[in-house]
Amino acid sequence: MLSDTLSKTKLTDPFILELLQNIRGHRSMMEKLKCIKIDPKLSNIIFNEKDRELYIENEFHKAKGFRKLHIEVAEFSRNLKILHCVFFPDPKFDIPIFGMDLVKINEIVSAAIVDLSPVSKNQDIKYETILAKVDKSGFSSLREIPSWGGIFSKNVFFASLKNESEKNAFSKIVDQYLSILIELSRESQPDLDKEIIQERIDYQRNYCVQQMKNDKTRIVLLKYFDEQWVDDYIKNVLFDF
Ligand code: BLA
Repeated sequence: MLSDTLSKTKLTDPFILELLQNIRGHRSMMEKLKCIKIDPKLSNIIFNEKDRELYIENEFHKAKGFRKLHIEVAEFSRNLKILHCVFFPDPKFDIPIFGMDLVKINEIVSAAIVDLSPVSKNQDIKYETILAKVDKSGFSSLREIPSWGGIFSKNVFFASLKNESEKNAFSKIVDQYLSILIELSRESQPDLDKEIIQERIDYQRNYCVQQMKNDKTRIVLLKYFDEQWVDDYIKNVLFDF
């Protein structure tokens, strides 16, 4: 019964599934990849009540250079579908934060965002030139980053996706950003300098604080859960500093 529900929901959206497989493929290339065990109440959340149907699946891993690799697939009342992914680096390593969010309302991808966000003042200079070379042309509806989004790099990509060609182009950007991330993580060795590590911890904390200012996430979750649950979920599962 449960596995029926899982496969049915996950397979309903080919575009989300394609992105998911791509992200999982890159994740599988990481060194020392391990599952992080979490409370099963949080890994799969399923409501089948009428007008309150909900499906959330969370995956948590860690790897060399990464303290938490989180992928979430969610479907709310059959019409709102989300693919949320944040790869938080281990602060000992000079690796940016990979973040992406895809929001599909009915058949429209209203928000598709991907970034490698800096974890120190000077870090973006190193990989910004590589990100700048990734082809981001061919989109008809680029979107403006909201005011809390100062955490993102200069090469954050944010758009609504209007057709198949834009969906394919977005998949390619995600694929290239992930390839760059894996390459950076391969080259990276742990630092010992306490100040550098502290700066990276502060940047990750600020990343989480700013993401929590996105009230769109909270508003959706509040339709299904009480305030305490939503606060805990956002603070502990999504943005955990
Ligand atoms: C926007 N996020 C949204 C929207 C919804 C969600 C409904 C509005 C869609 C739109 O503006 O078109 C909802 N996102 C969710 C929910 C979850 C989620 C419920 O991940 C999880 C349970 N958000 C992130 C990450 C990034 C991000 C990692 O979680 C970026 C790396 C960005 N989401 C993001 C941005 C917007 C958004 C920038 C647009 C906000 C705005 O324009 O005000």
